[in-house]
Amino acid sequence: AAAGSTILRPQNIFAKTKKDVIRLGFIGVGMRGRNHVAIALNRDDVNVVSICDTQEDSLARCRKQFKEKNKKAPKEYTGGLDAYKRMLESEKLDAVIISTPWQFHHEQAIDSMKAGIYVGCEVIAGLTLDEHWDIVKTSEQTGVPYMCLENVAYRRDVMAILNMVRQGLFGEIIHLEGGYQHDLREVLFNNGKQPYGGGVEFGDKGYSEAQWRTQFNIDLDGDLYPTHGLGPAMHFANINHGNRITKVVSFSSKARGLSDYIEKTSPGHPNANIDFKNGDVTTSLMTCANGETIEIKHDVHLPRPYSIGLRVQGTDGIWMDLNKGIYIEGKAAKSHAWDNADEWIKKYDHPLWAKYEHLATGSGHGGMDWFVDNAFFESVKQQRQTPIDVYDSVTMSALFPLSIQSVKEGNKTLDFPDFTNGKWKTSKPVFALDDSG
Ligand code: A2G
Repeated sequence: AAAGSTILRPQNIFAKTKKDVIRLGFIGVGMRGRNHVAIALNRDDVNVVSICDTQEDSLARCRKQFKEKNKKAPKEYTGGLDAYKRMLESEKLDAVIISTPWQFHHEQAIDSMKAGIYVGCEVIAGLTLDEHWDIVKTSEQTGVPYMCLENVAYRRDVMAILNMVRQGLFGEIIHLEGGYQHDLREVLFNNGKQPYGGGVEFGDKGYSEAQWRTQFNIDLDGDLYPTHGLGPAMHFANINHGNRITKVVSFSSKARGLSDYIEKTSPGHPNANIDFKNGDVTTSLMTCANGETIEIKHDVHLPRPYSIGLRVQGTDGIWMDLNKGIYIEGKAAKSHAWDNADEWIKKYDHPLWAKYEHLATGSGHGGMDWFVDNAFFESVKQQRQTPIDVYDSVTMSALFPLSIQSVKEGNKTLDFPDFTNGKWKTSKPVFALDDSG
Protein backbone atom coordinates (compact mmCIF):
# COMPACT_ATOMS: atom_id res chain seq x y z
CA ALA A 1 0.00 0.00 0.00
CA ALA A 2 1.17 3.51 -0.72
CA ALA A 3 2.71 5.43 2.12
CA GLY A 4 0.30 7.63 3.98
CA SER A 5 -2.87 6.28 2.38
CA THR A 6 -3.61 3.16 4.36
CA ILE A 7 -2.05 4.08 7.66
CA LEU A 8 -4.64 6.73 8.44
CA ARG A 9 -6.81 5.46 11.25
CA PRO A 10 -8.91 6.89 14.08
CA GLN A 11 -6.62 9.19 15.96
CA ASN A 12 -6.31 8.12 19.55
CA ILE A 13 -4.68 11.43 20.41
CA PHE A 14 -8.01 13.17 20.22
CA ALA A 15 -9.41 10.87 22.86
CA LYS A 16 -8.01 13.27 25.44
CA THR A 17 -8.25 10.59 28.07
CA LYS A 18 -5.11 10.47 30.09
CA LYS A 19 -3.18 7.26 29.88
CA ASP A 20 -1.52 5.55 32.81
CA VAL A 21 0.58 3.39 30.54
CA ILE A 22 1.52 4.28 26.99
CA ARG A 23 2.20 1.95 24.09
CA LEU A 24 5.52 2.92 22.56
CA GLY A 25 7.19 1.79 19.35
CA PHE A 26 10.72 2.38 18.13
CA ILE A 27 11.76 3.20 14.59
CA GLY A 28 15.50 2.60 14.69
CA VAL A 29 17.23 0.71 17.49
CA GLY A 30 20.84 1.48 16.67
CA MET A 31 23.07 2.93 19.35
CA ARG A 32 20.93 6.01 19.93
CA GLY A 33 17.63 4.19 19.73
CA ARG A 34 18.81 1.72 22.34
CA ASN A 35 19.66 4.59 24.74
CA HIS A 36 16.00 5.57 24.57
CA VAL A 37 14.90 1.94 24.86
CA ALA A 38 16.93 1.63 28.08
CA ILE A 39 15.16 4.65 29.57
CA ALA A 40 11.74 3.36 28.50
CA LEU A 41 12.37 -0.13 29.90
CA ASN A 42 13.10 1.38 33.32
CA ARG A 43 9.55 2.70 33.55
CA ASP A 44 6.27 1.07 34.47
CA ASP A 45 4.25 3.69 32.62
CA VAL A 46 5.81 2.88 29.24
CA ASN A 47 5.12 -0.37 27.44
CA VAL A 48 7.55 -0.86 24.57
CA VAL A 49 5.44 -3.03 22.30
CA SER A 50 7.39 -2.95 19.06
CA ILE A 51 10.74 -2.17 17.54
CA CYS A 52 11.79 -1.70 13.95
CA ASP A 53 15.19 -1.76 12.31
CA THR A 54 16.72 -2.91 9.07
CA GLN A 55 19.82 -4.40 10.71
CA GLU A 56 19.83 -7.70 12.60
CA ASP A 57 22.82 -6.58 14.68
CA SER A 58 20.79 -3.72 16.15
CA LEU A 59 17.68 -5.85 16.67
CA ALA A 60 19.72 -8.53 18.43
CA ARG A 61 21.32 -6.03 20.82
CA CYS A 62 17.91 -4.53 21.53
CA ARG A 63 16.33 -7.93 22.15
CA LYS A 64 18.97 -8.47 24.80
CA GLN A 65 17.91 -5.29 26.60
CA PHE A 66 14.39 -6.65 27.05
CA LYS A 67 15.70 -9.98 28.30
CA GLU A 68 18.00 -8.37 30.82
CA LYS A 69 15.11 -6.32 32.18
CA ASN A 70 12.74 -9.31 32.22
CA LYS A 71 10.38 -7.45 29.94
CA LYS A 72 8.10 -9.05 27.39
CA ALA A 73 9.86 -9.33 24.03
CA PRO A 74 8.68 -6.61 21.61
CA LYS A 75 7.16 -7.36 18.23
CA GLU A 76 9.90 -6.89 15.64
CA TYR A 77 9.56 -5.25 12.24
CA THR A 78 12.36 -5.54 9.74
CA GLY A 79 13.05 -6.45 6.13
CA GLY A 80 13.47 -3.10 4.44
CA LEU A 81 13.08 0.64 4.71
CA ASP A 82 9.29 0.30 4.58
CA ALA A 83 9.06 -2.05 7.56
CA TYR A 84 8.13 0.83 9.87
CA LYS A 85 4.97 1.41 7.83
CA ARG A 86 3.78 -2.08 8.69
CA MET A 87 4.48 -1.33 12.33
CA LEU A 88 2.42 1.88 12.19
CA GLU A 89 -0.45 0.00 10.54
CA SER A 90 -0.44 -3.04 12.80
CA GLU A 91 0.32 -1.82 16.31
CA LYS A 92 -1.98 0.42 18.26
CA LEU A 93 0.78 2.76 19.33
CA ASP A 94 0.41 5.95 21.33
CA ALA A 95 3.88 7.18 20.41
CA VAL A 96 7.03 6.42 18.44
CA ILE A 97 10.63 7.36 18.99
CA ILE A 98 12.55 7.80 15.75
CA SER A 99 16.33 7.31 15.92
CA THR A 100 17.29 6.55 12.35
CA PRO A 101 19.77 8.16 9.94
CA TRP A 102 18.85 11.78 9.26
CA GLN A 103 17.60 11.19 5.73
CA PHE A 104 14.74 9.02 7.02
CA HIS A 105 13.44 11.23 9.84
CA HIS A 106 11.13 13.37 7.74
CA GLU A 107 9.17 10.60 6.02
CA GLN A 108 8.96 8.43 9.11
CA ALA A 109 7.70 11.35 11.21
CA ILE A 110 5.12 12.36 8.61
CA ASP A 111 3.76 8.80 8.35
CA SER A 112 3.63 8.49 12.14
CA MET A 113 1.72 11.75 12.56
CA LYS A 114 -0.71 10.66 9.83
CA ALA A 115 -1.26 7.49 11.83
CA GLY A 116 -2.19 9.63 14.84
CA ILE A 117 0.88 8.73 16.84
CA TYR A 118 2.94 11.19 18.91
CA VAL A 119 6.39 11.62 17.41
CA GLY A 120 9.57 11.96 19.43
CA CYS A 121 12.23 12.38 16.77
CA GLU A 122 15.96 12.52 17.17
CA VAL A 123 17.69 15.60 15.79
CA ILE A 124 17.31 16.73 12.89
CA ALA A 125 13.79 17.19 11.44
CA GLY A 126 14.61 17.04 7.74
CA LEU A 127 17.23 17.74 5.11
CA THR A 128 15.58 20.62 3.28
CA LEU A 129 13.53 23.63 4.29
CA ASP A 130 10.53 22.12 2.49
CA GLU A 131 10.81 19.01 4.65
CA HIS A 132 10.75 21.23 7.76
CA TRP A 133 7.60 22.95 6.51
CA ASP A 134 6.07 19.55 5.77
CA ILE A 135 6.55 18.52 9.39
CA VAL A 136 4.81 21.69 10.58
CA LYS A 137 1.91 21.34 8.16
CA THR A 138 1.36 17.67 8.91
CA SER A 139 1.42 18.29 12.64
CA GLU A 140 -1.08 21.16 12.22
CA GLN A 141 -3.34 19.15 9.90
CA THR A 142 -3.37 16.01 12.02
CA GLY A 143 -3.21 17.72 15.40
CA VAL A 144 -0.44 15.31 16.35
CA PRO A 145 2.42 16.70 18.45
CA TYR A 146 5.98 16.37 17.16
CA MET A 147 8.90 16.81 19.54
CA CYS A 148 12.57 17.00 18.70
CA LEU A 149 14.35 14.96 21.35
CA GLU A 150 16.97 17.66 21.87
CA ASN A 151 18.61 16.87 25.19
CA VAL A 152 21.10 19.66 25.88
CA ALA A 153 18.33 22.04 26.94
CA TYR A 154 17.85 19.64 29.88
CA ARG A 155 21.50 19.68 30.98
CA ARG A 156 21.70 20.59 34.64
CA ASP A 157 23.81 23.74 34.25
CA VAL A 158 21.77 24.85 31.24
CA MET A 159 18.52 24.54 33.19
CA ALA A 160 19.97 26.40 36.18
CA ILE A 161 21.06 29.23 33.88
CA LEU A 162 17.58 29.25 32.31
CA ASN A 163 16.22 29.59 35.82
CA MET A 164 18.51 32.58 36.38
CA VAL A 165 17.55 34.12 33.04
CA ARG A 166 13.87 33.80 33.95
CA GLN A 167 14.51 35.37 37.35
CA GLY A 168 16.15 38.32 35.60
CA LEU A 169 19.67 37.87 36.95
CA PHE A 170 21.27 38.57 33.57
CA GLY A 171 19.01 41.59 32.98
CA GLU A 172 17.77 41.93 29.42
CA ILE A 173 19.23 39.22 27.16
CA ILE A 174 21.46 40.66 24.42
CA HIS A 175 23.61 37.90 22.94
CA LEU A 176 23.76 34.08 22.96
CA GLU A 177 26.27 31.55 21.73
CA GLY A 178 26.42 27.79 21.48
CA GLY A 179 27.37 25.03 19.13
CA TYR A 180 28.24 21.44 18.48
CA GLN A 181 31.98 21.35 19.06
CA HIS A 182 32.89 17.71 19.28
CA ASP A 183 35.78 15.81 17.71
CA LEU A 184 33.74 13.28 15.70
CA ARG A 185 36.66 11.77 13.77
CA GLU A 186 36.38 8.41 15.54
CA VAL A 187 32.59 8.49 15.11
CA LEU A 188 32.83 9.20 11.38
CA PHE A 189 35.50 6.55 10.77
CA ASN A 190 36.01 3.08 12.19
CA ASN A 191 37.06 -0.42 11.20
CA GLY A 192 33.57 -1.73 10.47
CA LYS A 193 33.47 -3.73 13.69
CA GLN A 194 33.31 -1.18 16.48
CA PRO A 195 31.49 2.14 16.72
CA TYR A 196 34.51 4.33 17.43
CA GLY A 197 37.80 4.42 15.54
CA GLY A 198 40.15 1.55 14.88
CA GLY A 199 40.18 2.39 11.17
CA VAL A 200 39.25 4.96 8.55
CA GLU A 201 36.31 3.23 6.89
CA PHE A 202 32.78 4.52 6.48
CA GLY A 203 29.66 3.79 4.40
CA ASP A 204 29.28 0.08 3.58
CA LYS A 205 32.63 -0.67 5.19
CA GLY A 206 31.85 1.22 8.40
CA TYR A 207 29.85 0.39 11.50
CA SER A 208 27.12 2.33 13.31
CA GLU A 209 27.01 6.08 12.57
CA ALA A 210 29.93 5.88 10.13
CA GLN A 211 27.60 3.95 7.83
CA TRP A 212 25.57 7.03 7.05
CA ARG A 213 26.68 10.16 8.92
CA THR A 214 30.04 10.59 7.20
CA GLN A 215 28.50 10.94 3.74
CA PHE A 216 26.86 14.21 4.81
CA ASN A 217 30.32 15.63 5.52
CA ILE A 218 31.33 14.72 1.98
CA ASP A 219 28.25 16.17 0.32
CA LEU A 220 27.24 19.27 2.25
CA ASP A 221 28.89 22.44 3.50
CA GLY A 222 27.13 24.07 6.43
CA ASP A 223 26.04 23.41 10.00
CA LEU A 224 25.02 19.75 9.90
CA TYR A 225 24.12 19.53 13.58
CA PRO A 226 22.68 22.75 14.90
CA THR A 227 20.27 21.68 17.64
CA HIS A 228 22.62 21.08 20.58
CA GLY A 229 23.58 24.77 20.48
CA LEU A 230 20.47 26.41 19.08
CA GLY A 231 18.02 24.29 21.12
CA PRO A 232 19.15 25.60 24.51
CA ALA A 233 19.87 29.10 23.13
CA MET A 234 16.28 29.37 21.92
CA HIS A 235 14.92 28.98 25.45
CA PHE A 236 17.13 31.78 26.78
CA ALA A 237 15.64 34.16 24.20
CA ASN A 238 12.04 32.84 24.22
CA ILE A 239 12.25 32.06 20.53
CA ASN A 240 8.76 31.24 19.17
CA HIS A 241 7.32 32.38 22.49
CA GLY A 242 7.38 36.17 22.27
CA ASN A 243 10.41 36.36 20.01
CA ARG A 244 11.65 34.80 16.79
CA ILE A 245 14.77 34.45 14.70
CA THR A 246 14.57 36.79 11.72
CA LYS A 247 17.85 36.52 9.76
CA VAL A 248 20.73 34.10 9.39
CA VAL A 249 24.11 34.11 7.69
CA SER A 250 26.70 31.32 7.73
CA PHE A 251 30.39 31.04 6.95
CA SER A 252 32.41 27.85 6.59
CA SER A 253 36.17 27.49 6.86
CA LYS A 254 38.12 25.28 4.52
CA ALA A 255 37.84 21.52 5.00
CA ARG A 256 41.11 19.84 6.01
CA GLY A 257 40.47 17.97 9.24
CA LEU A 258 38.99 14.72 7.96
CA SER A 259 41.48 14.04 5.17
CA ASP A 260 44.32 15.06 7.49
CA TYR A 261 43.03 12.57 10.07
CA ILE A 262 42.77 9.76 7.52
CA GLU A 263 46.28 10.40 6.23
CA LYS A 264 47.72 10.50 9.77
CA THR A 265 45.80 7.43 10.96
CA SER A 266 46.24 5.24 7.92
CA PRO A 267 48.94 6.69 5.62
CA GLY A 268 48.24 6.11 1.96
CA HIS A 269 44.59 5.12 2.48
CA PRO A 270 42.54 6.26 -0.54
CA ASN A 271 39.87 7.82 1.69
CA ALA A 272 42.32 10.67 2.34
CA ASN A 273 41.71 11.78 -1.25
CA ILE A 274 37.99 12.25 -0.76
CA ASP A 275 36.82 15.79 -1.35
CA PHE A 276 35.06 16.53 1.94
CA LYS A 277 32.88 19.55 1.29
CA ASN A 278 31.92 20.25 4.89
CA GLY A 279 34.12 23.05 6.20
CA ASP A 280 35.90 22.24 9.45
CA VAL A 281 34.34 25.13 11.36
CA THR A 282 31.00 26.62 10.32
CA THR A 283 29.80 29.75 12.10
CA SER A 284 26.25 31.03 11.81
CA LEU A 285 25.01 34.35 13.05
CA MET A 286 21.36 35.09 13.62
CA THR A 287 19.32 38.10 14.65
CA CYS A 288 16.03 38.06 16.52
CA ALA A 289 12.86 40.14 16.44
CA ASN A 290 13.63 41.51 19.92
CA GLY A 291 17.15 42.54 18.93
CA GLU A 292 19.31 39.72 20.30
CA THR A 293 22.08 38.05 18.31
CA ILE A 294 22.80 34.30 18.37
CA GLU A 295 26.04 32.72 17.18
CA ILE A 296 26.12 28.95 16.56
CA LYS A 297 29.19 26.89 15.67
CA HIS A 298 29.61 23.46 14.06
CA ASP A 299 33.11 22.13 14.68
CA VAL A 300 33.49 18.34 14.43
CA HIS A 301 36.56 17.53 12.28
CA LEU A 302 39.51 18.74 14.32
CA PRO A 303 41.22 17.56 17.50
CA ARG A 304 39.50 19.27 20.42
CA PRO A 305 37.89 18.48 23.75
CA TYR A 306 34.08 18.51 23.69
CA SER A 307 32.15 21.65 24.43
CA ILE A 308 28.81 23.17 23.53
CA GLY A 309 30.32 26.61 24.10
CA LEU A 310 27.25 28.25 25.53
CA ARG A 311 27.29 31.95 26.36
CA VAL A 312 24.41 33.91 27.78
CA GLN A 313 24.91 37.65 27.99
CA GLY A 314 22.61 40.38 29.18
CA THR A 315 22.59 43.90 30.54
CA ASP A 316 23.45 42.62 34.04
CA GLY A 317 25.92 39.83 33.41
CA ILE A 318 27.31 36.91 31.47
CA TRP A 319 27.73 33.12 31.74
CA MET A 320 30.01 30.93 29.65
CA ASP A 321 30.21 27.18 29.99
CA LEU A 322 33.70 27.01 28.45
CA ASN A 323 35.47 28.64 31.38
CA LYS A 324 32.72 27.72 33.84
CA GLY A 325 32.61 31.43 34.50
CA ILE A 326 29.80 33.71 35.48
CA TYR A 327 29.73 37.39 36.20
CA ILE A 328 26.68 39.19 37.56
CA GLU A 329 27.37 42.87 38.08
CA GLY A 330 27.03 43.96 41.68
CA LYS A 331 26.77 40.35 42.86
CA ALA A 332 30.09 38.91 41.69
CA ALA A 333 32.75 38.41 44.37
CA LYS A 334 35.10 40.83 42.60
CA SER A 335 34.43 43.33 39.87
CA HIS A 336 35.82 42.50 36.42
CA ALA A 337 36.59 38.91 37.54
CA TRP A 338 34.80 35.66 36.82
CA ASP A 339 32.98 33.85 39.61
CA ASN A 340 33.11 30.08 39.48
CA ALA A 341 29.76 29.21 37.88
CA ASP A 342 29.40 26.01 39.93
CA GLU A 343 28.23 27.85 43.04
CA TRP A 344 25.62 29.80 41.10
CA ILE A 345 24.46 26.69 39.28
CA LYS A 346 24.00 24.91 42.59
CA LYS A 347 22.14 27.83 44.09
CA TYR A 348 19.79 28.17 41.12
CA ASP A 349 19.41 24.44 40.46
CA HIS A 350 16.23 23.98 38.44
CA PRO A 351 13.35 22.50 40.47
CA LEU A 352 12.97 19.67 37.94
CA TRP A 353 16.56 18.56 38.54
CA ALA A 354 16.21 18.87 42.30
CA LYS A 355 13.10 16.72 42.15
CA TYR A 356 14.09 14.06 39.62
CA GLU A 357 17.83 13.76 40.00
CA HIS A 358 17.44 10.32 41.58
CA LEU A 359 15.57 9.01 38.52
CA ALA A 360 17.82 10.69 35.96
CA THR A 361 21.11 9.62 37.47
CA GLY A 362 22.76 6.93 35.40
CA SER A 363 20.87 7.65 32.18
CA GLY A 364 22.70 9.04 29.15
CA HIS A 365 24.65 12.29 28.87
CA GLY A 366 24.78 13.00 32.59
CA GLY A 367 21.06 12.40 33.11
CA MET A 368 19.67 14.87 30.57
CA ASP A 369 18.46 12.02 28.34
CA TRP A 370 16.08 10.94 31.09
CA PHE A 371 14.58 14.44 31.22
CA VAL A 372 13.95 14.77 27.52
CA ASP A 373 12.36 11.33 27.31
CA ASN A 374 10.36 11.92 30.47
CA ALA A 375 8.98 15.16 29.04
CA PHE A 376 7.91 13.29 25.91
CA PHE A 377 6.35 10.35 27.78
CA GLU A 378 4.50 12.63 30.22
CA SER A 379 3.03 14.62 27.32
CA VAL A 380 1.78 11.41 25.71
CA LYS A 381 0.34 10.18 29.01
CA GLN A 382 -1.45 13.47 29.53
CA GLN A 383 -2.41 13.70 25.84
CA ARG A 384 -1.19 17.25 25.63
CA GLN A 385 1.27 19.38 23.71
CA THR A 386 4.96 18.53 24.12
CA PRO A 387 7.11 21.16 25.89
CA ILE A 388 9.31 21.40 22.81
CA ASP A 389 6.55 21.74 20.22
CA VAL A 390 6.66 21.28 16.48
CA TYR A 391 7.60 24.94 15.86
CA ASP A 392 10.48 24.81 18.34
CA SER A 393 11.59 21.49 16.88
CA VAL A 394 11.82 22.65 13.29
CA THR A 395 13.27 26.05 14.22
CA MET A 396 16.30 24.55 15.97
CA SER A 397 16.79 22.11 13.10
CA ALA A 398 16.21 24.51 10.18
CA LEU A 399 19.69 25.95 10.57
CA PHE A 400 20.83 22.77 8.79
CA PRO A 401 19.34 23.68 5.37
CA LEU A 402 19.58 27.44 5.94
CA SER A 403 23.31 27.40 6.72
CA ILE A 404 23.96 25.20 3.69
CA GLN A 405 22.04 27.63 1.50
CA SER A 406 23.76 30.69 2.96
CA VAL A 407 27.24 29.22 2.42
CA LYS A 408 26.33 28.08 -1.08
CA GLU A 409 25.04 31.52 -2.04
CA GLY A 410 28.24 33.29 -1.00
CA ASN A 411 27.39 33.81 2.68
CA LYS A 412 24.12 35.42 1.83
CA THR A 413 21.99 36.69 4.71
CA LEU A 414 18.70 34.79 4.55
CA ASP A 415 15.32 35.41 6.09
CA PHE A 416 14.69 32.85 8.80
CA PRO A 417 11.22 31.43 8.21
CA ASP A 418 8.47 32.05 10.74
CA PHE A 419 7.22 28.49 11.11
CA THR A 420 4.63 29.68 13.66
CA ASN A 421 2.99 31.98 11.10
CA GLY A 422 2.73 34.82 13.60
CA LYS A 423 1.77 32.72 16.61
CA TRP A 424 5.17 33.55 18.20
CA LYS A 425 3.81 36.97 19.13
CA THR A 426 1.29 35.64 21.62
CA SER A 427 2.69 32.22 22.49
CA LYS A 428 3.93 31.98 26.08
CA PRO A 429 7.01 29.96 27.10
CA VAL A 430 6.17 26.49 28.38
CA PHE A 431 9.53 24.71 28.50
CA ALA A 432 10.43 23.40 31.96
CA LEU A 433 7.75 25.47 33.64
CA ASP A 434 5.80 22.66 35.17
CA ASP A 435 6.39 19.27 36.63
CA SER A 436 6.48 17.28 33.42
CA GLY A 437 9.17 19.35 31.73
O1 A2G B 1 27.92 12.53 20.29
C1 A2G B 1 27.26 13.11 21.42
O2 A2G B 1 26.83 12.11 22.28
C2 A2G B 1 26.12 13.96 20.93
N1 A2G B 1 25.32 14.47 22.05
C3 A2G B 1 25.21 13.18 20.00
O3 A2G B 1 24.25 14.05 19.47
C4 A2G B 1 25.97 12.48 18.89
O4 A2G B 1 26.41 13.40 17.92
C5 A2G B 1 27.13 11.71 19.47
C6 A2G B 1 28.05 11.14 18.40
O5 A2G B 1 27.95 9.79 18.36
C7 A2G B 1 25.65 15.55 22.70
O6 A2G B 1 26.63 16.19 22.42
C8 A2G B 1 24.74 15.97 23.79
